[in-house]
Amino acid sequence: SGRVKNASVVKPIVYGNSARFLGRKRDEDGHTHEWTVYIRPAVNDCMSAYVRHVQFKLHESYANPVRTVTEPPYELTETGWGEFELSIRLVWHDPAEKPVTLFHLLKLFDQRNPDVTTGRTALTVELYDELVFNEPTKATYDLLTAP
Ligand code: SLL
Repeated sequence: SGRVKNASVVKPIVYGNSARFLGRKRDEDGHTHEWTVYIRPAVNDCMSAYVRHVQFKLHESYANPVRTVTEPPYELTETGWGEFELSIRLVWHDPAEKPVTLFHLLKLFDQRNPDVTTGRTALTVELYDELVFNEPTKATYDLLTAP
């Protein structure tokens, strides 16, 4: 379908991770933390209207590092021992709309916070951002603006 000239649709989002110390280093795999990486709408919005799937690409030390989530909540929970940069690739329903990739530094540690270090509380690192669709395809425009 064609593009909607002079249209710009903005979708506020929040993405990041939470993490929690397991309380010990696991003997089997040396993992110390459970974490969840996520992307969600910052305000009430149904992302599945225009999102086909979200791909979380993890550090290559993980088996099958590309994880695809096809429905909300767009999140992934894993365990591990280290911090690394991961990517979050958003693929839209309309293949004519170019996928968007976000980067996030997975955070597990905060040595200034004793409650986080002992596992008493979880750590959260998230960022507010906006997806901007400039001159979206007609198909995407309709999905973005559907009530
Ligand atoms: C580095 N920051 O730059 C480190 C990489 C990777 C962490 C950290 C995987 C665990 C598993 C895991 O926690 N990787 O697959 O067993 O070298």
